[in-house]
Amino acid sequence: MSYLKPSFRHPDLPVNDLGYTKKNYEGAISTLCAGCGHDSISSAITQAIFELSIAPHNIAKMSGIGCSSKTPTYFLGNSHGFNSVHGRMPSVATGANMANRDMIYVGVSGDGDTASIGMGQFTHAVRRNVNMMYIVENNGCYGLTKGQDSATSDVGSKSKKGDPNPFEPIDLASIALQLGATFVARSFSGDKEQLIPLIKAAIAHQGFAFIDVVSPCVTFNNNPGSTKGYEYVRDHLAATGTVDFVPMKDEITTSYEAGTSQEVTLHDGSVVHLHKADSRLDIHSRRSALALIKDYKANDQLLTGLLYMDPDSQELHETIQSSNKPLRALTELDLCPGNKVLTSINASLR
Ligand SMILES: Cc1ncc(C[n+]2csc(CCOP(=O)(O)OP(=O)(O)O)c2C)c(N)n1
Ligand code: SF4
Ligand SMILES: [Mg+2]
Repeated sequence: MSYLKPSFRHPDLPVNDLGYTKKNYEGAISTLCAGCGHDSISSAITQAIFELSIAPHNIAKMSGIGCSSKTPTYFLGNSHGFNSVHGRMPSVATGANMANRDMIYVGVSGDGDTASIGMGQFTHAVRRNVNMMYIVENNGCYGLTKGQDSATSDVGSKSKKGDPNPFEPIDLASIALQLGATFVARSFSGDKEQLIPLIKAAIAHQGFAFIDVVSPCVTFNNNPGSTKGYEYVRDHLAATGTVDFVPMKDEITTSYEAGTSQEVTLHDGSVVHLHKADSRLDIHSRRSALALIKDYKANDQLLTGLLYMDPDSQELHETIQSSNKPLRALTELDLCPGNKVLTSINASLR
């Protein structure tokens, strides 16, 4: 069930380049538990897309099943959306993207939805470099079904039920790097300053942009002994650095100190500035990202920020050389080459 928000607004609310206020990018009132990390991620997505001045009707929100997958109801209420089956969002998003390449795809999933039932689907969306942003709202448990350990729960981590998890976790950022994801980042729902520019960069990126966002479940996995609770995560955070995203239309005025910064220009001309906190990180090297994730983990630290980016990424439509025109816009005339061409094709097959 969702509740309606009042439609009135203060006349002085700031507007973006399209003349829309942030209200135009909000969704229904959230029915998640008060304090759930997922609500902070919804708010970061709303803010990022409002600031990017993307028309809401150009966005398609895709999700699976879980508290995390419910969240698209709570942001971008004027956008398209498809709440699919548990773990099946990647294939539904791939199909939608193939049919209409002109939309911007925002995928939201959970650690259960992606790292267990949807793992097979996830791997193929990464491998194919589907042009979408894919966010996993990672709380280390199945929140919607009352907090069972998920595949991203750390070994020894205790949820509210109290038993330590006996299994090694799946690190989704490392898996995405190994499978060839062309944009990989990690963040924390409680760090909007880091998350908003990462979302903007992920949307501007051409190809599969993966963000693993640790997002505490306050009801089932926020107790002492849990490695996905607010207190633990805040005490064990480390960042690759800070990220600034400068859209193509904005003039770049700031200058950055050499050696500590790296600048990446994306296909559309927008620029990502990474002010590195660890000089060992080479943003264009998968090996460097994988090694650093491991190093920090060995010191009980969670490495967040931008981890890897391929600015020359070739997204799925380019790879398979599909029509530039969205399939849904093709007419009979576009699809039928005419008698003359058909006769020559038939002749070539005789
Ligand atoms: C095919 C199928 N199997 C199992 C379920 C039950 N189920 C619903 S949500 C969920 C797990 C959700 O966990 P996660 O994706 O981490 O989302 P969260 O609620 O933690 O945000 C499960 C197992 C289901 N809905 N469909
Ligand atoms: S059960 Fe957990 S994940 Fe689900 S809404 Fe509540 S706090 Fe969030
Ligand atoms: Mg979960």
